[in-house]
Amino acid sequence: MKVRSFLKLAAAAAALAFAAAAPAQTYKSEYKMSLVVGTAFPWGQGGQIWADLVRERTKGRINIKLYPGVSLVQGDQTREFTAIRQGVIDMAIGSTINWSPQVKELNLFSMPFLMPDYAAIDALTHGDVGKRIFATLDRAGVVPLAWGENGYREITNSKKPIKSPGDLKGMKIRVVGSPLFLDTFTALGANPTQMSWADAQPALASGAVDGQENPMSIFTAAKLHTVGQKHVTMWGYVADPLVFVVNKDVWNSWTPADREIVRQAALDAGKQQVAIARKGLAEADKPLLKEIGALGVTVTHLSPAERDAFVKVTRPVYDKWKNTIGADLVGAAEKAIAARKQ
Ligand code: X2X
Repeated sequence: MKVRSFLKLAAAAAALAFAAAAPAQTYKSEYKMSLVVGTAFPWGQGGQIWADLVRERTKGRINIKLYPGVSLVQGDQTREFTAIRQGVIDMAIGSTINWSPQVKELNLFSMPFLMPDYAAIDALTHGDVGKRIFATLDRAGVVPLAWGENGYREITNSKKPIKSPGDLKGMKIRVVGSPLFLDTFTALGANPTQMSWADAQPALASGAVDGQENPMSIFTAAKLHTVGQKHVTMWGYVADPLVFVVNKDVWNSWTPADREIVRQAALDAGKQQVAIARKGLAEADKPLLKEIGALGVTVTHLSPAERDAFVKVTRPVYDKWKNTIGADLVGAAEKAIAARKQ
């Protein structure tokens, strides 16, 4: 008995001493923000806006440095999520595609032809589905704060205009991230190959692959027309939102007031970033497509019937992945999209 109470006392004293020795809040001199692309892209601009707002509003207490090119994980964007969770990365703005190998619910946004327009994306990210996905990310070990957007991913290639699934037959298409993309492009008759964004550009330049899919803002900022991508088809088959997150230990090391500043800054930056990502595409006359056409790129638009042919061929993939992602979550997304305001 005596020994036990002595031990208890000693433990309490040690805890006290530790609490006294540890400063109330230990802030790092620099917080590392991971991004796939830099400030030439809407995605990277969102990172810059977030970092600037945080620095300003915390009077420099929280100093964020951008690490584009997913350099903290040697360019392997599919390892980014794990690195955030483990603390190799302090914070990030990441694509749902790149984190979907670790968080299967994020595949939702990669379901072929789920989201027909921007209002459909907003219905998910601003609604109950978005909240559910944030709860999932929180359980997966990161602190999600705000949504951003990479954009609608259009198919491009060096060979010919794509108007039907038949045109994709045998084409080597670079895809990223989740096996869902392999399934989709296999169903379309293409020959998909998975590689990082860093490897994609030399592979396009050398002709090792014929095509790829990415938002038009990525196409222009990366100048994909200079690596042979002469044909774009506006099929809007999937769009990848971005998520602003912070590592849990980093989050907990900040005062409640600073956490609130970082959260509000992410929301403000996210809103601005989405507007930047949609610029030139959300307007009725889509001026960005004119700019792309002026680069000598053929921009193909599909009639509703032509688009339906792609929807039909990829439907079995959709049905298969509905169960993998969770029929309940996908069902909620379908309902939210059907009920969206346009
Ligand atoms: O690798 C891609 O295609 C990119 C840049 O869009 C993503 O990180 C998902």
